Amino acid sequence: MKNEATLVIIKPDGLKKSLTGNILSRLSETKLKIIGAKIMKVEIDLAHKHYAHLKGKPFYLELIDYITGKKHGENRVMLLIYWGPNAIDKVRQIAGATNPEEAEPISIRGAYGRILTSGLFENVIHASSDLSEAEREIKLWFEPDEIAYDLYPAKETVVKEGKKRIWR
Ligand code: IDP
Ligand code: MG
Repeated sequence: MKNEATLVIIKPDGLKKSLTGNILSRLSETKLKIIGAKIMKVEIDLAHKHYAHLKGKPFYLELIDYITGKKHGENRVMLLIYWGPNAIDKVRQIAGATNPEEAEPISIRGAYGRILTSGLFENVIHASSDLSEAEREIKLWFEPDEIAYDLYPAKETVVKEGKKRIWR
């Protein structure tokens, strides 16, 4: 079986409901390796890029509010890269179906997700759906040096002068 990388995002509802520990425990059943992890606030541009394939869907704008934390007053997400044999399918299996009502009750989405009155699936985690999506998403959320393995070809670049925040 080929080794693959896949992106997991614990969405704002997962953090708000204090589910990170439970979710990490469930995902550890896959015996995959975590090769990247961080907590981030989600900027709106990144949210639009991540969900670009869903633009035009009736739930799209609410989905952007969801992932950027506006629905939960919680703008953090937790990002994880899992790596190993058949990683994409293994993680999708434990994540469960997109619709939490249709998801296996013992899957993460089946156990912890819900459908809002508006119809939006509030389903606790994101998991990459295939190889090309995994690569696209990992490159969107992580820089090469934030990942323990060299997953994809990278190059060195000279960083231009600019502004960044530092500790004072
Ligand atoms: P996935 O997260 O299982 O890969 P996608 O089709 O990529 O499913 O959709 C991204 C997210 O948009 C879902 O996780 C869910 O939160 C939301 N979503 C997708 N389809 C629907 C729908 O038909 N109704 C409401 N929300 C949806
Ligand atoms: Mg998807």
